[in-house]
Amino acid sequence: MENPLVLIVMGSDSDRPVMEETVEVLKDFKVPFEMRISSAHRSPQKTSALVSGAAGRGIKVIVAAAGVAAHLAGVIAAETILPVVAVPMQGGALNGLDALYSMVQMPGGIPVATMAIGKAGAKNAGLFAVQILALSDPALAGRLAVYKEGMAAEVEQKDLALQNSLADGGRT
Ligand code: RP5
Repeated sequence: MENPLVLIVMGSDSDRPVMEETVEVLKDFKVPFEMRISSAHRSPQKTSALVSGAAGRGIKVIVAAAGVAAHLAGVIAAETILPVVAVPMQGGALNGLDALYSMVQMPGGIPVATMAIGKAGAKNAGLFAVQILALSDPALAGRLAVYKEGMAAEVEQKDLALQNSLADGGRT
């Protein structure tokens, strides 16, 4: 098996259904990854060990997913110079706003690239990781360009269908 380039760390197994969006993107782009559960609060030593060894074994980007008082991404960013992409989980009393603020409001000096709350953020974390890797991988950059063209083509098809429907009396 190829060495993982992306390390996905989740605070809990309850984050996994959402983080499958990241996995799907990485699989589509054929990027080898590793997925682990480790918590900033419940298993701080494990988190520290996992992250401090990451660069040495070839990891290039770390994606961190956590909910509620979500310190995982910040704690990870404190331990490494690898880029850290954060995904705030939806849920809890504040429905993800707590995790979003915990991740996005990092003090100067410890950057964390925070995505949207929930599934859209998880998907974009995968794409963002691919974009970072594509800076030094022309084949991956080519796959990203094709992906973008595919999205544009989909919008064209939808617009064409809309125009046809309007010309036909506006029925859907
Ligand atoms: C966070 O607490 C986890 O990332 C998860 O989103 C949330 C709840 O965890 P569980 O109580 O479901 O394990 O640390």
